[in-house]
Amino acid sequence: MPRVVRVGAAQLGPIARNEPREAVVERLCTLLHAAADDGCEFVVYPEAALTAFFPHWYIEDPRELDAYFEKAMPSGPVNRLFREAAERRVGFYLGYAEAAETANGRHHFNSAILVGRDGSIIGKYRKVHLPGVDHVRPELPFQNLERLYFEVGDLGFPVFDAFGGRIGMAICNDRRWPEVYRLMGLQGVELIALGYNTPLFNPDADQSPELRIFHNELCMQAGAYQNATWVVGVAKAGVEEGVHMMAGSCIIKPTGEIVAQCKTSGDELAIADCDLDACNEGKRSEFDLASNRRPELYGALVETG
Ligand code: ING
Repeated sequence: MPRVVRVGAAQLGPIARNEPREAVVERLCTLLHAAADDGCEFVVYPEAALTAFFPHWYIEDPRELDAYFEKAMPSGPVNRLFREAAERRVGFYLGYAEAAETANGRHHFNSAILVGRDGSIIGKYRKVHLPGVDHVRPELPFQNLERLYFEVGDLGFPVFDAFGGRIGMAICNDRRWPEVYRLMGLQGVELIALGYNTPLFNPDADQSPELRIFHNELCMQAGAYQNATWVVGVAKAGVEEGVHMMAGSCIIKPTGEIVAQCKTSGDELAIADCDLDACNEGKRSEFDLASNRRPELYGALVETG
């Protein structure tokens, strides 16, 4: 029985900083309905899919900052997304800002959840690789204050049994680090869902938009190929509160080839049938990690520098 999952990469255009959750959920549901009508079983939304990417500016008022965080998942208007997805038997990945109450107080993470076709939350991931800085850089046209607003994720890089296979998650900057894919590859991951909010302009390097887009695809294609896994990378794109963010949401097969890609910078679906058994060829040959890696030597290589 082939293990084919029809996946929808549900790219979002900009979300305004004052856009009500209800209006955003309406957009998410519109994409969900279109995906369901086209037979999708799994929809991948971007990082920070419920709000504007608020780390792009400094927020002095703690109440204003707090309003960007979800205190529970789901809650309020987001319940509609869970309900309508479950009614259509569609699971999803959703990126959002998480306020987590723990025994030692409240913690803030850049998080994502994996939701099954019955509407239950299968697992959660909290972004580990936080780019940017924890202070304002007034000379820049926009900020990246993720290190001020979020803590480093504390859930590791789990891989979950879902949709008939092994499903992992990452968020944005995580996709640039080979370890992220490999840590999930070592757990047998067959599809990695990841959302991103990525400016076309890098304030810390002289990179053209074309080079930024090349890097975006390069890191995800390499991660897919080198771990024989599907990768679904989904953007929040367009000019959001003055920041021009790249689009290019895509579905990448275990050979590293892009099989579906969004063409616009707005709300758009790209759909592909992801045959999870297509991972087997790579996992049983050039990327048979158990047979072909030499971890017993890697430490020595690092020590000798
Ligand atoms: N965004 C960016 C990313 O890694 C970034 C951060 C900006 C990196 C500019 C390099 C240059 O795609 C997030 N949200 O991680």
